[in-house]
Amino acid sequence: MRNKKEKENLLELASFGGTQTFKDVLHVGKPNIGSREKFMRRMHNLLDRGWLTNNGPFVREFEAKIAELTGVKHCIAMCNGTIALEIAVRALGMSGEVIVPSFTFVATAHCLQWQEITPVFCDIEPNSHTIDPKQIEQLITPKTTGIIAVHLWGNSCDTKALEDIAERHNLKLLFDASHALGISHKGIKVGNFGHAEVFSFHATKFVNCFEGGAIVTNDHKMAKKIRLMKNFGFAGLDNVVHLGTNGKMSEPSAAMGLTSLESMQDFIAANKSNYRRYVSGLRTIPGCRLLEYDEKEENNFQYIVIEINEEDFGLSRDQLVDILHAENIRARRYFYPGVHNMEPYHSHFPNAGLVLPTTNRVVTEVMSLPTGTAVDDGIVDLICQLIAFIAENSEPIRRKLRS
Ligand code: T4K
Repeated sequence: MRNKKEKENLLELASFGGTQTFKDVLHVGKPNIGSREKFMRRMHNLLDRGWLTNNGPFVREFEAKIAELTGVKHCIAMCNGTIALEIAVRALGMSGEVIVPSFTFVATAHCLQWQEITPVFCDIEPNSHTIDPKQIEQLITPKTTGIIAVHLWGNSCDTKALEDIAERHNLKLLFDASHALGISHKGIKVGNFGHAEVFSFHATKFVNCFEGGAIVTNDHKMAKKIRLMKNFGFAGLDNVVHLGTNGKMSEPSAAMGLTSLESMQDFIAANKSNYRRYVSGLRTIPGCRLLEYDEKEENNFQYIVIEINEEDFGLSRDQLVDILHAENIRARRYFYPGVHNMEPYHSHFPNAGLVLPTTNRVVTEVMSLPTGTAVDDGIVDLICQLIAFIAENSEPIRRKLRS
């Protein structure tokens, strides 16, 4: 996988004709697989059973496991996180305007706009990259019906402040917890906050169902409604009692999810070990700040996120990303350029960026580095040494890039 040697001079960088640090591309988001044997056994099982989807036994077992893990009363599994968000928004009766961060995966806004609800973009806190509750109230208008907050990177939001605002203004509060399975906030498991929370089990998430998602809620009535909505509104054979869509999770997805959950603690241990190694490997590099997890809480450590301050580092985030890509390290500029700069939002709200100073900075500075079970100490060390080498030689690199 790797070409062992550290770089010693500039011309050894792949950008300038040197050998790539890694022979194979190292992805952010390479899936954790878990036990192939157990997964294949489940696949044989479901094929023998001839029950492939529609609330099958694996889906029911997966829902029960997620409910148990999060301590939430109801879990409704879905085909993916985006449909789960759309259904949650609808089940909560959101309409008009809903306040969301712009610094998130685009699905957090699309789930609203898709239903002709206007996302109103709010800025984030610089340390956690989660929505800044202090900025919310100035965005509330008579049309506002809700807030979607995102536990970005597995950093929990300030749930208390958000719940207070929602209660005071009679707003629905939904958490996009796509990154936050298994994390806690002040000792309470994510899943228990707001009116509902949504998980994603996409292949790139540390626990995956190939494609998958879930809504969790402690509200019995809401859970019942969501169950109808994700299955065309069917309350029984021939009995449609509600408007609905097809949000069902399939049995193969649930089989993967169950297998993935069985290895969840191993995945977290691998992520944590990589995270700690990145912390110590990057600590002394000027202009390179790694977002640290609050280790008093439970974390899944699934994202390694750094901010590159161009002035102190000597090169921009984008220059560093290009150099790493040349070395076969496919670092990602999540979530560049910010949802407010993506279509259709940029055309609808060309001035949205005026109230998003932190978002505007962060989208130019943030990048994610590879982690997960595909990454080990040796790989992390090589990546850290490479970034340190680039920082130390930023001036000649900058000159060479210019020429
Ligand atoms: N809300 C938030 C906050 C989210 O982050 C997401 C999803 C959602 C909502 C919506 O949930 P879902 O509807 O997706 O369940 C990826 C994922 O597609 C997306 O699920 C995720 N967030 C987002 C953060 O990352 P991309 O555009 O980066 O995907 P892609 O295909 O470039 O994959 C990322 C990297 O992983 C690549 O470098 C290649 C590698 N990879 C990917 C896949 C699919 C593999 O090695 N193997 C694979 O099978 O969005």
